[in-house]
Amino acid sequence: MTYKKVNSAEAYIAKVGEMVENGLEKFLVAEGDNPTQLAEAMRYSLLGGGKRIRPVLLFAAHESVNGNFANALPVACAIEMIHSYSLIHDDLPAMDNDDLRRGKPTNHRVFGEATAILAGDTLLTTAFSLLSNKKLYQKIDDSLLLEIISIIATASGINGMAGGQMLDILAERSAIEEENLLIEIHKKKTACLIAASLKVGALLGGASEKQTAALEKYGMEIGFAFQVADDLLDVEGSVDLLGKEIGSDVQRGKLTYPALYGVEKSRSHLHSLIESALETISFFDEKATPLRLIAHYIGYRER
Ligand code: GRG
Repeated sequence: MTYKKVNSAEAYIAKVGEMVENGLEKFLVAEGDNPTQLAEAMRYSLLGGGKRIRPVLLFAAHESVNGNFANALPVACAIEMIHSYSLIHDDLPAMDNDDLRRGKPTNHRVFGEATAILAGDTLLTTAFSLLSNKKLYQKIDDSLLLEIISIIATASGINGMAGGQMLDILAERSAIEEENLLIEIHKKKTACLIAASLKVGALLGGASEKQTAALEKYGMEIGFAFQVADDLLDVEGSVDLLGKEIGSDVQRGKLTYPALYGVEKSRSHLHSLIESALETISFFDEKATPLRLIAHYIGYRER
């Protein structure tokens, strides 16, 4: 299979993005807005920004196995809340100390550090309150719901996103340059939550074991690719499209693909990851078209 650029994931992303935006607004309103400052800080980072790629992938996995979308929205919104919390905390002075995110001042720059920490914490806890609220679902089996909650918790915790972030910080501080560590960081920090989005989308759609395993594997591959693309964008992306400064990874001495292998090799690695993700779902029929388009989109993303 030869990897070629295609250009039509954007419409799918926009369609799911709009549903997710409305869902997030609705679920936040239901949680209440007192104390106001905390609610404002949560809304500031959660609404009106971001590609919503994790929810988009959840919906696309669901569609690929003929799911009826009945219960996809609360789960997709919960994952986006976890993602939003991670970005608020990632930007804090104690972590990346960033001033700009999605073209706007970072949460702590607007609301102060204490409120930003609480906004992140509260988005994380709200995600689990949402996930476990049976009133939000149309007829869902308790054991399925518990499995979904467990998958998302594991992907966010010490064996997933938070653990990956810790390894990332440790690698930066000790200037370690080692491929196996880089792979572990990218998998845990970024790919695990992306793969979890696909897996829960599959399970909610009633996927077979074979389909679920393939969708999770596809998720790890494109999740990894997504982070390699992120590394590349930090070297040669457009500040306007990204809405943040570039070059910060190099400045901090972060362990990234371009730092270890240079831009050309990193790009060819990114494309081979996309090819292998496409191969992983090659036995799916045309209902997996959105997943195929999104894989291409990740291979060439500019933001
Ligand atoms: C537990 C205190 C504490 C902090 C956790 C886990 C964590 C902080 C940070 C890790 C999250 C992180 C920054 C991962 C990098 C993944 C990545 C490429 C993020 C950007 O995601 P996009 O491009 O963002 O999907 P948008 O803006 O589109 O939503």
